[in-house]
Amino acid sequence: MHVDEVELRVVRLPYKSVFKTSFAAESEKVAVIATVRAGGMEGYGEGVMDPLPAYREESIPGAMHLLREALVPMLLREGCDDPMTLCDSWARWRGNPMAKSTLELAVWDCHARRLGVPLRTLLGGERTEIPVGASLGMNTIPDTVASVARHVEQGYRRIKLKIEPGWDVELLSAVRSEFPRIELTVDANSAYTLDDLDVLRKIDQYGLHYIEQPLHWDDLTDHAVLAPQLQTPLCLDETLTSPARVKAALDLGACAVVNLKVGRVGGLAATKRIHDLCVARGVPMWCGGMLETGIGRALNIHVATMPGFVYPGDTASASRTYARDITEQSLETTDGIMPVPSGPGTGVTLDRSFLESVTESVEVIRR
Ligand code: OSB
Ligand code: MG
Repeated sequence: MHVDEVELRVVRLPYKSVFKTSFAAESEKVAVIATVRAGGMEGYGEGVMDPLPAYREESIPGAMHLLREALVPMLLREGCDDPMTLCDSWARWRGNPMAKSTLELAVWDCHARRLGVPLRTLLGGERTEIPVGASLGMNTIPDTVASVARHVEQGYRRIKLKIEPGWDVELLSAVRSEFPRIELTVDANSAYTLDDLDVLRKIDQYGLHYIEQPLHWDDLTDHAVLAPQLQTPLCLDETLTSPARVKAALDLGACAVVNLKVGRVGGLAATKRIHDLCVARGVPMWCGGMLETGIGRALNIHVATMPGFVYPGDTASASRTYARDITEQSLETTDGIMPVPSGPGTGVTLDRSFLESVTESVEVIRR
């Protein structure tokens, strides 16, 4: 495939309400949308970098620099016959999986649209709908309990609560007393250390499905020390940035459950490798989310159809997050089930006029 041009667009979309975690309180999404155009077809990729390095160390300005100066020029020069090889061809530039994923996803989407097949077909995903859970930001205890009730009523298959030191045991005790049997998890986004073992042992008492990223955002060894001291399985998110990191985490016993975020691991080739490793080792996976717009959300839904994604993921209804999205299709669950958008590629098309109205900058790089 010869690529004619690549568009890099930065969009800014308000959230319906502030999303509060242990690391940030965000009121809007700022996203890089890459569009790859080839022979009259186009494909889209959404990056999960933040303006500043709040979640991991990549940022939008750093990613834009790498895209403009290295990744896009190389793609325009060399084209791409097999998107599975793109990531390896970029190995000379170290790390930066989120930046690489932004462009790789646009190439995969364009490739699938040219072939006229849904993206999931290229990934080996046979399901046409997936069960999903919901991730609830931090709020007061009564508001959180009410929000859990609403989501359980809507049929969400798993509820995830954001926690941090001082915002954990009391919250869990309130939610568990109302909902003793729901599939419940917590996500600390790296807020604890091994010095917090006493409170982590209390959190261990609430019958949680897993505890997500309790310790440092790049750590493997402390998680491996913590894991055998708790009954609840550990799940890693932030730490898992590549197939090699996932293998190391499993070899060390740092986690027993894998949250896969396509952007964080460097794209779909990396996703496929991690998926196959987890399936071979019998490690349950689920598809994480970063409050993506319809482009990234649709991609996540396709990914979650792969057979190794056995737990409900974070790919909930778009309308929980956005009053209006940049895609024409509404990505909504019924009874906790999300249908996979049909049609070639990710199956979504752009609401062009709304997209323009939320665009902060746009640049086109040509051959
Ligand atoms: O840790 O999973 C996380 C959102 C932004 C950054 C990190 C995380 C999250 C979520 C929300 O938990 C998941 C979603 O609904 O997309
Ligand atoms: Mg997480």
